[in-house]
Amino acid sequence: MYIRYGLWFVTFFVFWGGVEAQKNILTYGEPAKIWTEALPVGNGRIGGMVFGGVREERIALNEATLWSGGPVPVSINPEARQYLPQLRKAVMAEDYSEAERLARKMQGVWSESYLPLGELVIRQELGGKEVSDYRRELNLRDAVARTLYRVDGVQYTREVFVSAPDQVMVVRWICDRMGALNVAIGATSLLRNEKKTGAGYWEMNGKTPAHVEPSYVESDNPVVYEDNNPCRGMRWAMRARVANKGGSVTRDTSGITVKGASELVLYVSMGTNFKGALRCPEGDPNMRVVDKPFERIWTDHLADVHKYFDRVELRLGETHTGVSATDERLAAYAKGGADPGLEALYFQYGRYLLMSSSRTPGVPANLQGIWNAELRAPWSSNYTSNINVQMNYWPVEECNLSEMHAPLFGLLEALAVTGKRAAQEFYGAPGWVVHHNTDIWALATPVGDKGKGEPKWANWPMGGAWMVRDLWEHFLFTRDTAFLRGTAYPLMKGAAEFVLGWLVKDAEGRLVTAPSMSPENDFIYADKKVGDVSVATTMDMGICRDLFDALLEAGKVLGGDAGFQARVGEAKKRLFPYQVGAQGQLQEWYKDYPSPDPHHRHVSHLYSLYPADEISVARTPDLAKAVEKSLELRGDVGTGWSMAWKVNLWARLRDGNHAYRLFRSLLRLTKENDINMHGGGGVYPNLFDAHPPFQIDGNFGGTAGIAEMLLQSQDGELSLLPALPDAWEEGAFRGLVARGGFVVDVEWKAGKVTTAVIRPRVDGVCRVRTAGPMRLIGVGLASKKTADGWVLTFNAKKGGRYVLGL
Ligand code: FUC
Repeated sequence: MYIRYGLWFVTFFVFWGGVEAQKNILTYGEPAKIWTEALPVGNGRIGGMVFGGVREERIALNEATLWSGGPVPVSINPEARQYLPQLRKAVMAEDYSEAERLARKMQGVWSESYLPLGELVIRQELGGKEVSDYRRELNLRDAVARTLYRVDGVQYTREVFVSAPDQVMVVRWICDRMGALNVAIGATSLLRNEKKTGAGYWEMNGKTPAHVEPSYVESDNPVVYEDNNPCRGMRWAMRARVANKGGSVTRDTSGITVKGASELVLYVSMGTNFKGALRCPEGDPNMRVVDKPFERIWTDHLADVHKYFDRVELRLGETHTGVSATDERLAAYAKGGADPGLEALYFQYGRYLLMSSSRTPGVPANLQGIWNAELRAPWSSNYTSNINVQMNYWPVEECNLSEMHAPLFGLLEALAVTGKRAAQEFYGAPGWVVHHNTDIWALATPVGDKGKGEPKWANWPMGGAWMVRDLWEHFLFTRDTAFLRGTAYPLMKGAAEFVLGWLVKDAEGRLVTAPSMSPENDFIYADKKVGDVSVATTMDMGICRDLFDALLEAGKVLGGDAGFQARVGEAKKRLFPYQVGAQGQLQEWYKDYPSPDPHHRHVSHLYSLYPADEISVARTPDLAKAVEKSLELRGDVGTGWSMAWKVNLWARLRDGNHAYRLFRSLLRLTKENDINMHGGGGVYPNLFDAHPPFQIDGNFGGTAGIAEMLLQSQDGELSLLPALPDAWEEGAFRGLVARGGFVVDVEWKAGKVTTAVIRPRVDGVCRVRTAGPMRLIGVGLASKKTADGWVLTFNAKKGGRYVLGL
C-alpha cells in the first residue's frame, strides 16, 4: 500500500518538473502601438507600461501614491444630516422621487484622482537600417519585460523590471557588438513639471494639482493647481541615472545621451512626499538612492518575486494550437479554440498583477492597479467600493498572496478615522461609514458635488461594512488570532457600530436600512416610475448579516465584549429576511420591483452567495436556487468585472460549465472601441481586463474565479474541484489556500481527483469534500458519505503533509 502511495508522490512531482515555469510568459511579435498592448511591470509602488519600441521605446511611468488633492476636509456638508429624517419618511412612504431629491442634498465632494507620472522616451539612433528578429515578452515569474531585436547584425536585448527590495525601476540594455548603443533618454509628463540635472543624475519633478475633476464631470477648469498650498497637491520627482560600459554619457535639462556604449543600465527612481492619508504632504519626494551593483539588484529582485510567484502552479491541460504569440493565441481563442495554457497564463497574470500593484502600505491597488496614463482617468482611477476595490482582493488569500492584503488594511485604518467624521457629520451616527468611492486620502463621505451625483451610487453607505469582510477573510485563511484581536475586530466593530446605528424598524418591526440602494441599479414602481433610493435592498441586508455573523464568530474566538456581542446577536435576529420574487428569483429590493435594465451589470443582490457565504448550495438550497434564477434572468453579458463576478457566482453554484462559459467571454480579445457600459468586456492584447477602457478588477475577479472553480472552503470544509468544467478534464494545481490555513495541491484525471496533498499552516480539524471515497495515508480518518459526495475528517497538524488518493 505504501509503495502505491509513494508512486503517486513521485508522479506528482515529476509532473511539475520544470516545464511549467516556461509557460508563464506573454510574447508578441511587434512593439505595442497603444497602451493596452504595452506590458505592465511594477513593485507595488513604481509601475511601468513597456511598449517595446525599437527606434523609440516608451515606458509609461506610475507611482502609486501620486494623486491630486490633500487630506479630506473636516467639514464638507454640515446641512446634510438635517435631511435624514425627511428622507427616511419618504422612503417608508414609498415616495421615491422625493427620496431621490432629498438624497442629493446629502452629498459631498468628488474623490481625488490617481495621476500618471509621465513617460520615459528612449530614442535609439539606427539610421535607416532594417530591424529583424523582433520579439518582446513579459516573464511573469521573473517579473521582467524583455525586448529583443537585431539591426545590422547586432543583437539588442532590453530588460525592464521594478525591484521591490531596492525600490527602483531598472532598464538594462545590452548588445553583442562593442559600442553599438547610441541612445537619447528623455521624459514627458501631463503634469506641470521642471527638468534639471544634478550630480550624476537627470530629474523631472513637480507638484500635483490641488484637485482633478472626474472625467464624467463637465468642467471648464478640471485640473486645478495651487502651487502655494502645501496641503493640496503633493511634490513628486523622477530621477534617472545611467551606468554604462564603454562610450560616453552626457546630461542636460532635456535628458541623458549615451554614445557608443556596449551596455547600459538606467536606474529610474520615483517618489512623492505623500505622508499618509491623514497628513498634509511634507518635505522632499521620497526616493531611495540605489548604490548596489546591477547583478545584486537583479538577483535580489528575482529572490523577492520568486518567493511569492512560485507558491502556486496551475496546469489546465495541454495546448496544441501551435501559436505562441499571446495576441495570436487570444485571437484563436476568441474563435472558440481550446487553449488551456492561455487560461492558466491568465490566472498567473492576475497573481502577477496583484504582486506588482499591492505592496505600498495604506495604498491598495486602485481601479487600474497602479497603471494609468491619463490625467483624468476613467472614474478617476480611484477606489470604488461598491464592488471594484473589493474584487481586487478576491484572489489574494486563496491564490497564496496573503501579504498583498496589507495595503487594503492600511487604508481601512485611515477610513475608520475619516469615516467616523463622515458618520457624525452626515448622519449623526456612531461608528464609521464609507460610501461608494474613496481615494488615497480615505474620503468617506458620499461623492456627488452636493447634488450632481446619482444617489444609486453616490449615497450608498455600505462600502465600509463590505470592505471589512476582507479582514475577516484574512483571519479565516491565516487563523492569525493576534491580527483578529488587534486589527480586524476593532475595525469590524467600528463598521458594525455604524450599521447598528443606521438600521431602523419597518412597519412590522424588522430592522432595515433606509435609505437604501442596490448599487447601481434602478427599479420600476407605481407602474412606470423609475426610482433608485428605497428601503432594505437585498445587498444591504446581506452585508449586515455577513458582518454580524463574522463579528459573532470572531467573538467566539476572542471571548469578551459581551455587551456588544449581545447587541449584534439581537440585531441579527431582527434583520429583514431574504425574499424570493414572483419569477423565483432572489428579490433585489424590499418589494418585488422590476428593473428598467434587467441585464444590469451589477449583481449586488447576489452578494450573499459570493463574495459572502450565507447562501450556499449545501446549507440553503432554496435560496441558492433563487440566486441561480436571478443569474439566469440577468444573463451572461456584462462589462469585465461583471462577468468575473458571475464566474465566481456560478462556481459557488457548482456549475463549472456555466462558470467556464463566462470565463471564456472574460478572456475574449477585445479592441478598445468595441466595448461600452452594457457589455462587451474581455481582454486587450496585453491581457488587461476591458471595461471602457481598462479596469483591473476583472483580471483579479477572473483569477479568483478560476481558483473558485478548483477549490472552495466557505462551508466549513475543503471542497476539491467543486466546479470543474468539462473543458478541464485533466490538470493539476499546487499551492492554493483554503480557509483554516490549509495549502492544497490537487491532480486530476477524467474530471476526478486522483491525488490531493494538504499541508496545514496551523493545527486544526480538516474536513475535505470529494466526489467519491478517497484514502488518506499516515493518520486516522473518519470518512462519511453525504448526499453529494464524501466528507473526510482528520486532525491536521501544522507542518504535516497529508496525502489523499484513490
Ligand atoms: C461602478 C461601475 C462601473 C465602473 C465604476 C468604476 O460605477 O458600475 O461599471 O466599474 O464603478
